[in-house]
Parts: sequence; structure tokens; C-alpha cells
Amino acid sequence: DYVLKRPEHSEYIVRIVKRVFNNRKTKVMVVEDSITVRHWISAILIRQGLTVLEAANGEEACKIFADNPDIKLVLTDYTMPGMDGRELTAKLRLSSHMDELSIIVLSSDENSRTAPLFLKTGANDFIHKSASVEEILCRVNSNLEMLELLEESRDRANKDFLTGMWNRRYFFEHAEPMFVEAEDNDKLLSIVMLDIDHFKNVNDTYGHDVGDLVLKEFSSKIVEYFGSRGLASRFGGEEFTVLLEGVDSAELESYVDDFREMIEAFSMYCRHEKLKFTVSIGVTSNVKLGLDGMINRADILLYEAKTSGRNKVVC
Ligand code: GH3
Ligand code: MG
Ligand code: MG
Ligand code: MG
Ligand code: MG
Repeated sequence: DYVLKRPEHSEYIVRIVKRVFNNRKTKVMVVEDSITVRHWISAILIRQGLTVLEAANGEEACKIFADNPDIKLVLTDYTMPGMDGRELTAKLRLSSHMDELSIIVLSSDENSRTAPLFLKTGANDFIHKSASVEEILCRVNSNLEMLELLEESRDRANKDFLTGMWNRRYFFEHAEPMFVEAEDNDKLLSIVMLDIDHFKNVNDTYGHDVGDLVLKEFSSKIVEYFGSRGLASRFGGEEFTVLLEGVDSAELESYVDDFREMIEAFSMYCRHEKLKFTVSIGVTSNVKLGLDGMINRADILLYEAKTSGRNKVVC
């Protein structure tokens, strides 16, 4: 309502409306020892559509944060009994990077060194308590907007545009540490390489659009089936790679073959026509080969599956 009184701010109003819409999914935490101030700030944020959690000091804030890792923004006081705002900022920063969690300090401290001290500790912003409600809201909003922009660009870098699956870049970035961790803890790892059979025919027969739909459907089946047991990604084209964790070697072949069978049994309907496809799969659990070696090995086995008739799993 404070913006609506200013017709010259029409562009900002559009941003605010979008903000309030996005805020429905956004959790923030207000950390402040004075009940009056805490409720006052919370009320302002709740009016913006935000979900607000409250803490009276740093310790309480840490507990709430542990239970609510989806908190996007923390608005904290400096001086509080027990853990103060500075210690809290340092602590939260250890586990959450600046592009995942925004920390804004709201303090009445007059010392000109306080704001830079907080910014150096990892706060995203510092607001003096004498600031207007409008300034507080502008800063909260722009910090939330920044987080969303960063998340969007992270997704663009890490996810495949068509299927929304992790891309090859993300796969290697995360498979490498999983590999090291598995070696240290003697965990089983397997690479599963999947490639749709005669996919070119799908494109040639039904068109590229339908080909895209098949890829989306296939990728969601991969994520559904393998997602909870490993890292699934689209490597490129109609080729997908899964790094499986902890699947026993006795169980592995049938586990993967059940997926192949499920795809074989699956039908899609396109322009009232039944569309079916199959998949060839190469699998290896030979961790001695290293990550790149395992991928090469799985690729060779996949090629064997292709040349020996397709629609099969080769281990
Ligand atoms: P094989 O059984 O030997 O794997 O035969 P294939 O036809 O599946 O393999 P091939 O490598 O000859 O063709 C893959 C096709 O996948 C060619 C390419 O146009 C198509 N393709 C790759 N990416 C996409 C995509 O994003 N969308 C669509 N619609 N097609 C794609
Ligand atoms: Mg205080
Ligand atoms: Mg091919
Ligand atoms: Mg293929
Ligand atoms: Mg291929």
C-alpha cells in the first residue's frame, strides 16, 4: 500500500506484485530479542506474503534453521543475549553460501565500523534500525530477487533445458566427489549408460516434436526409477548416464533389466497412434577403472548391446 500511493513507481509496483506472488513459497526468519521489534518486523514481512519464523537469539535461530533448511533470508539483530547477530552470521555462513541464503542485519548500532564488520563476516546487507519500512522492504525484496536470479542461472548451468534433468557438466562436478567418498568408505558404485534404440526413426516417423516428448517421458522414467539410488543425467542426445550408489552386484543386472523391461512394456500415444520404443544399456561396477574409465567401459558395453540386437542390458 505504501507504493500504491506513488504513481511514479509503477514499474516498481509490477516488481512488488511479482515479489508477493513469489513470496508465497518463501520462508524467512526474524531474529531479534525485543518482542515488540520482532513482532513489528514480522508483521511487515507477513504482509508481503512471506512465511515468517521468529527467534529471540542466535541459539534459537540456529535450531530453527536446522529444522528449516529452506529458509531463504535471515533478518537479524546485532545485540542479543547469548549468541549475537555477528556470531549467528558467521555460523550460518559456514553451511550456507551467500547465493543460497541471504543474511540481512538490522541494528541500531551507531558505530561506523559495524556495517563493514558484518559485511566482512558474510552478511549480504546491513540496515540501520532508523531506516523506513519502505527501505527495509526494498532491501528484503532485492535480496530475495537476487537469490532467485542466481538460482535461475544455476539451473541454466546445471540442468538440461529439454528434460530438466542434470546435465553432463553437473554430472561430472558431482560424480567426482561421490567417487572419492565411495572409495574412502568402500561403497559400491556402478555406471549405467542408456541409449534409446533407433531413436532417429522416432524423429523421422513422428517428427522432432514427438521425439522431444519421448525424451521427456524417458528421462522422467529414469529419474523415477534410478533417482533415489544415484545421480541421473542426460549426457546428450538420447543418451543418459546414471551413477548408482550401493546397488549390490548380485542385484545389479536384474535391477537394471527391470527398467529395460518396463520401457519395453511402456506405450505412448501420439495422434491416436501407439508409439513404443526400447533401450540398450551398458553397466559396469569396476571402480578400479576410475570414473572416466567406468564411463568408457559402460559405453563399450552399451555398444555391445547395440550390435548384438539392442533392447538388452550388457554388464
Ligand atoms: P541406435 O539404436 O544405434 O542408438 O540408433 P539411434 O537412431 O537411436 O541413434 P543415432 O545416434 O543414429 O541417432 C540419434 C538421434 O537422436 C539423432 C538426433 O537427431 C536425435 N536427437 C538428439 N538429440 C535430440 C533432441 O533433443 N530431440 C530430438 N527430437 N531428437 C534428438
Ligand atoms: Mg537487541
Ligand atoms: Mg548412436
Ligand atoms: Mg540411440
Ligand atoms: Mg546415441
